[in-house]
Amino acid sequence: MITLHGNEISSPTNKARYAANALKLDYQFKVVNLMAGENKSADYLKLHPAGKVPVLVDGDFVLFESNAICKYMAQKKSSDLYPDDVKRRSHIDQWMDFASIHIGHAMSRVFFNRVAYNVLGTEKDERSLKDGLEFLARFLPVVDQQIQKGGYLVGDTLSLADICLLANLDQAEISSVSFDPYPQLKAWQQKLQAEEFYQKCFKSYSQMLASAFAP
Ligand SMILES: N[C@@H](CCC(=O)N[C@@H](CS)C(=O)NCC(=O)O)C(=O)O
Repeated sequence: MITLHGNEISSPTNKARYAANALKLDYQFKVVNLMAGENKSADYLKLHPAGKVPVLVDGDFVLFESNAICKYMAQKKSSDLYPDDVKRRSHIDQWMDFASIHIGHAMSRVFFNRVAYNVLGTEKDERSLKDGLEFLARFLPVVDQQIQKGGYLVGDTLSLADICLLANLDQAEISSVSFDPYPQLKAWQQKLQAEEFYQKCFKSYSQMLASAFAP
């Protein structure tokens, strides 16, 4: 059976969990306590040399990087979430990269400097926050317009690209990033958050995080 090692606070971990659920994969979720430094233990570093989550273990096969994990699981199930058709698959790759590199990184900057720094006891970086907000203001309209075309990031059906973006946007609410200016994106997020693959993880990422961060 597949094991996903990760932490539910982590968007890349949740991306892999949403994908595994959407694929109806038989898997177990093993929590790695980041606050306790479990990701830096000698045993964990054998799975991921940089001590990051998530990691997938399937027998003696070990894989890290959430996008690679999602693609591995979808290919294992021959799923249309990541189909064989080279053009559709390449568009899914394109939007997964866009969501991770541009939106995910920007959202992390905002999340860390509006929410997490407080809990982690690190210093707030105003410059990083400003950059994150500027990047989001530039890139969120792009996905909003793309979703308007067919209802999803690639055409009119769900794909790994949507799951990737959905996870990357989970921290928006608790980070006070409003989607009011992006009606397509907002409706798309509400629709996908109501899906079983999401609800199996938690009812709301913000509520889960608020209780995880509660003193
Ligand atoms: N690009 C990686 C990002 C993984 C990552 O940065 N994970 C964070 C949690 S969101 C982590 O493990 N942080 C612990 C650390 O760096 O010590 C992926 O998509 O899997």
